[in-house]
Amino acid sequence: MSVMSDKSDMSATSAASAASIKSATSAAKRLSRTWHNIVVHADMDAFYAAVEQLDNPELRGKPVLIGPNSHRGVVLTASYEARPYGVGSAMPVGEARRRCPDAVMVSPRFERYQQVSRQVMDVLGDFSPAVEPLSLDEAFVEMSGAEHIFGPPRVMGEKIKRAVKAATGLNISVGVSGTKYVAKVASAHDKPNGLTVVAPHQAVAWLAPLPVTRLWGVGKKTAPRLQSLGFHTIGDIAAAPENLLAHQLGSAGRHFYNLAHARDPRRVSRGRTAKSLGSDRTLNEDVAAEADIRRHLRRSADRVARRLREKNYVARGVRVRLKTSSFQMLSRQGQLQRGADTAQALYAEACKLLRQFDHPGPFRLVGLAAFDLHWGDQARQLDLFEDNRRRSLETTIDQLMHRFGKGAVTRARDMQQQDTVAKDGVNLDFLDYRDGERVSSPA
Ligand code: TTP
Ligand code: MG
Repeated sequence: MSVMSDKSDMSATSAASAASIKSATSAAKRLSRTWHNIVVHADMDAFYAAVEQLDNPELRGKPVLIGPNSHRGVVLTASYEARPYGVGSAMPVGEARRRCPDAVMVSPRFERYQQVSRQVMDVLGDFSPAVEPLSLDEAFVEMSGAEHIFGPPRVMGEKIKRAVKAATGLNISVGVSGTKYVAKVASAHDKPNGLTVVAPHQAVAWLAPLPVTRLWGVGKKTAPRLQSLGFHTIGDIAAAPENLLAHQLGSAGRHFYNLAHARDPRRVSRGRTAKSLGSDRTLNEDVAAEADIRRHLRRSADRVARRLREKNYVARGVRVRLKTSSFQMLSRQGQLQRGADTAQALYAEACKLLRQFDHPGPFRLVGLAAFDLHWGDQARQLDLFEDNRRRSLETTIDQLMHRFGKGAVTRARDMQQQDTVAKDGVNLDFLDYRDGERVSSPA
């Protein structure tokens, strides 16, 4: 079976990944036949303990337990050096210390874990508009249709691992498959620092030898029950008649049967999806005339559309923000009929929205953001895509800018407008998240 599972040596694979990116387009075409959906599950290794080892080099390479410094509480997690002693999450501290007397006990620092968690989720957000966190240290990432940006599934996994490592210094284990369920089992399969890719057509065979405890929903109560019925592996469940399972276990029986056949219709929800991509410009001189505001919107639309295309996103929502000279922020937003990634479509919507403001101005900031973001390819497949001719003009400009620099192409009308944007003001191109946090880079 060609299911691959390795603790990747990232440096050794980087040459291979460069080569695979080169042929990404043809690979993407080939892959699309076997990979209808691509779901990544990513989970940090020994998360709290790894953060403590990162921040305190003296703890590296040593067994570390995270938990209260008393015998009464439970261990939150154990470093991988401690795990061979049979200690881990939820074990009473007293028992864990008996089993692993050399372990260093460290009190948890939740704020720090939250901070690292945000970094991790931000990195994942660079790979997809749909990231669904399950806890501080794990998330599903929808990667369907992204092969031609990130390469084939294995290369996607390598890139995610490398990016998380670069941003945080920590290891994340990654599973890649066609469903959430198999991706999640895969990410745990080769911990720590694992990368397990299970092609959808191999998923049933890959699951078969695993114990029934790896079925989603099988806990301490159900596992002995399944075993007493003669079901020890996931393959045993897959081979049983569905009606028999339903008869013996009710609706859970059908659920296990479906999982054992790698059927899981759950889609990655857009829980912590990048909410918007935007561009706000603080102006040198306040503007009030509609024509002046429009010029700034046009420039913001150019920038936002370029960044959407860079990420292969399309937007179904547009928002315009205006800040009055008394610092009041006003905003209007609208839905697009179809997903768009062209400046023309964003600008047209922005002009409609502009007419809905009833404040006469003047304004000191003009901003435009695209939200309700989706993968471009999915929108194109569903024919939700707007004007393709216009799009090819804008992508040609992207290529010119890429080759000759950002100043290479300027709209004639903008030539005299270059210095109307405050150089030292807050000109931000941002990626905004639903929980209010804003990741931005100065323009
Ligand atoms: P997990 O991802 O379950 O565990 P982990 O990251 O420590 O180890 P692994 O390599 O097996 O993924 O949980 C993430 C963090 O959540 C963990 O570091 C501590 C915390 N946690 C608790 O506080 N209580 C618990 O019962 C569990 C399981 C985790
Ligand atoms: Mg973890």
